[in-house]
Amino acid sequence: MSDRNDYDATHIQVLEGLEAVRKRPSMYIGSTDSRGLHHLVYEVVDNSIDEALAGFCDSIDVSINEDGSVTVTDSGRGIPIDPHPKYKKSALEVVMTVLHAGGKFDKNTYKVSGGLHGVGVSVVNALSEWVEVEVRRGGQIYFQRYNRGAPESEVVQVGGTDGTGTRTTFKPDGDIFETLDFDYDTLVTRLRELAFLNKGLRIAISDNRDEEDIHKDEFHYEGGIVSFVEHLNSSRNALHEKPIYFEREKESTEVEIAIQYTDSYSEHVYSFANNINTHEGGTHLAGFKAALTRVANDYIKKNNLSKDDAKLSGEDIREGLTAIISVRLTEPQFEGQTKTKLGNSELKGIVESMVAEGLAEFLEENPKVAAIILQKALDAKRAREAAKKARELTRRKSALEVSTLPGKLADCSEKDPSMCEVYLVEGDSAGGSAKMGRNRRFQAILPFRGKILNVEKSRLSKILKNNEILSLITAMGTSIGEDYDIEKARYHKVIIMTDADVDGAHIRTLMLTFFFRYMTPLIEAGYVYIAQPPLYSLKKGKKQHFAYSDQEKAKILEEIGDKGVSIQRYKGLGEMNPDQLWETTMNPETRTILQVTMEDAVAADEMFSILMGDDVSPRKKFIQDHAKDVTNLDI
Ligand code: 0RA
Repeated sequence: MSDRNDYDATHIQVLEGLEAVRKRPSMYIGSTDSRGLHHLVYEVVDNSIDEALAGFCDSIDVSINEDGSVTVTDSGRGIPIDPHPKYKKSALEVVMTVLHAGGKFDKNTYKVSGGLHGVGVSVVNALSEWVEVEVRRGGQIYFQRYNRGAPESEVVQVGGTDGTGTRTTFKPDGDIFETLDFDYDTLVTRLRELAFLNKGLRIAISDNRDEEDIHKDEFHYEGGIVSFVEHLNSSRNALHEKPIYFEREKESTEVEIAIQYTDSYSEHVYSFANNINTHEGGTHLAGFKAALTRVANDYIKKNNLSKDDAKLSGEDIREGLTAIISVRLTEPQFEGQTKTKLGNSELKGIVESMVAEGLAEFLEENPKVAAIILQKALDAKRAREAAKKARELTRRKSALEVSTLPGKLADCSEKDPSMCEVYLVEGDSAGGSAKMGRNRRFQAILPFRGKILNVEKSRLSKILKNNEILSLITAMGTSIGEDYDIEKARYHKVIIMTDADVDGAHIRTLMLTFFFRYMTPLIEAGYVYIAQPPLYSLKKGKKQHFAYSDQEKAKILEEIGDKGVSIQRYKGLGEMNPDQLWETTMNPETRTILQVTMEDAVAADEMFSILMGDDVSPRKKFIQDHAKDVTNLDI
């Protein structure tokens, strides 16, 4: 066979590979919804981060362009352009067109072998209408453009340069993705997280889609995860000034940990492996927790801090703890339902011994801080024991089932939980309309008044005295915390319905905080939703239209003409009559409800911190920024 035929054969193979990606995109990027769309950016950025981890790149720029494409520019060595021995074409073209080729050159860095990340930039190429890559390397600038994965020409040299680096611009394919609308805040959250996790790396982002409203942010943290912890605690009261930081490297596995206690009653511990948030935990987290509990109990014993013999539980010593555990390893094993649980068994011992040593030393050297932290843990233990008694009480009550359901609950007649939904409605008057407007066969209504208790600021024993919360717990049927049992859920859709104003946003967040802290499996199961009541009613003659956003209002006015239209802005749910409430917000055929996911617990935590913290000004600013924009509450 001649070389030419060889080339053609590999070329066809390559395109067949990319065709497979286009046929089953979800196999490669998880989904073709907004989440999958954002994964394209993360995939491209991951390649630049690898270059940074290898020590050759100190800055990454991401921009969303006017046409909806995204450009990622790094200051690395530039993807090699010389001919690849096997494929007989430029290495750049191989990286862009061969599945899993990216990074498998000379690099022995922390390439991810499982999960969604690390699938290779060729997947981005396959799923883009077009891609342009510009490489700066060896004094030259090289360029290649691709159309739905296929190169439009060879790699060409387009000029000279002093610098090095790679610039990739891609336009996601509208034939593949359900939405092409990048969410700036979502990208910002992830890029900021990446900047925290990779100390010293500068990551900038700009949104240039609306030239009159350009957004820009830049993240650069010399403190790395120490800065991350400080950031998470910015609205909390820290019990010691500087986060405690440990770092260890063992046989090419690196571990970094930063921890700081605050006076909060909840724990905020996040673990990462190769920059991926391990939502489901794993061996690194287990090692960390084990060391923490052991060291605390040893210290209490050695210093006679407690009269009774009962030991602290892990939860006790983690009350008020904010921590980041970040590990890097060459062959991570990702397990669990969402492939976000680290399975490498060697990590438990490494993390456990390093935390045990480091923490014991810290406590010895800082006896005052040690006393405060351990006193808090002992308080937590007493409160836990009291709460257990209170929980047993509520459990006994719920054994009576139906008769103890809260009086305010208007239950549905259907008994199969998978068919049932409950609306948690702000205010008695809206609750009344919802009760009248609902389909009573499968829709239950639980009205609640005003602001429910802020659960970050109270211990469980106090929470369980709150009537609104008690009603909620009994209506759900699942109990809470450690006793939580999703099998007992009485409704598989729990829909939070609050007014579309600042108070409504605040109440919704309080409600979500409660679910997040005490009914986590409910969110994980995808049972929690946010109702989307309309913002406007537009009436022309006999016909009534509803608009759920300002853009939609403008669009409707364009369609029906703005003469003789009476526009009403709904300030509260109470302004709608039962029929309108049904039609716009509750009828499964016509309503939109937003599913609340665990996708980014750190982002949620941050939101909760800002909203719930003592510090009033960031809270106010956050609510003002986000009140209009319900979708930003995307925990
Ligand atoms: C393989 C080898 C070398 C660089 C890269 C990959 C590389 C890939 C990407 C992807 C995005 N940005 C990147 N920057 C670099 C360098 C080999 C050498 O110069 O010796």
